Amino acid sequence: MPASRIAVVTGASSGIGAATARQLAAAGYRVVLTARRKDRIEALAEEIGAAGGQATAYPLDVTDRAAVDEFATAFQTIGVLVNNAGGALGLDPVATGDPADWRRMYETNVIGTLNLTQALLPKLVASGDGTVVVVSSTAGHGTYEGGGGYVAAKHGAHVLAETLRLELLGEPVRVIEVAPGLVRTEEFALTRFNGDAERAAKVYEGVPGPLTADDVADTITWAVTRPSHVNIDLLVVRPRAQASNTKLYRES
Ligand code: 8X3
Repeated sequence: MPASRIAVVTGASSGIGAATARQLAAAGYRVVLTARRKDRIEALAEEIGAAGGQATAYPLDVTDRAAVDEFATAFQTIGVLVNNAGGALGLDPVATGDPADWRRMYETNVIGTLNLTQALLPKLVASGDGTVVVVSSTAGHGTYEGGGGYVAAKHGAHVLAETLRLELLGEPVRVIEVAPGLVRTEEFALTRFNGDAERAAKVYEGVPGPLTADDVADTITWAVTRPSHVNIDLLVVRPRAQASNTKLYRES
């Protein structure tokens, strides 16, 4: 892989996105960090640079199509696009879930991925060897009570990846979906529960070894760095203590 190959990572300000950016940079990619929080991605770009990698920060809201189109004009070609931005809001039953939360989750998890993918696809094709990664979730492959809007959105992200792979047949672009289960990051559960730290901590309580952002980044980096003719369609990754979306082992 030429050292100048560019990897764009969305949601790079924390968690899986930040860890993936670090690992792709360590694998030799020139990483472009995007997220809304400028200070965070700038600090990460500096950290990656100090560690001998190449990274630039570009503040971006993936739901803002005009901004995404403007972002895309900065590149001739792109090697890798990691669609990681997204997240969950609430754990309400369908009966009482807030439609605004559902809409927001669809916007970030699905339309955000659509925006980046559409805007950068010509550049991925132009590279002659492009890779689109969709970081979905095990919530994109099965449901659970209270999952409602998030599960619906992640199913959308999964279908986007699967459809895109069909449509790009014959083009020099791979489409990889990585679907993580329970991952303990600093923000995922906190965001879901609107900053309620106690409720967020309960998600992981007693679970021996939830996945870390680094575990998922490792999986993404492995899939991306396979030879070009190898397409890892879908990789479901869970902690050993999680057998399904609804079956979690907790030590009391
Ligand atoms: C995160 C997994 O179980 O919270 O995408 O839906 S879960």
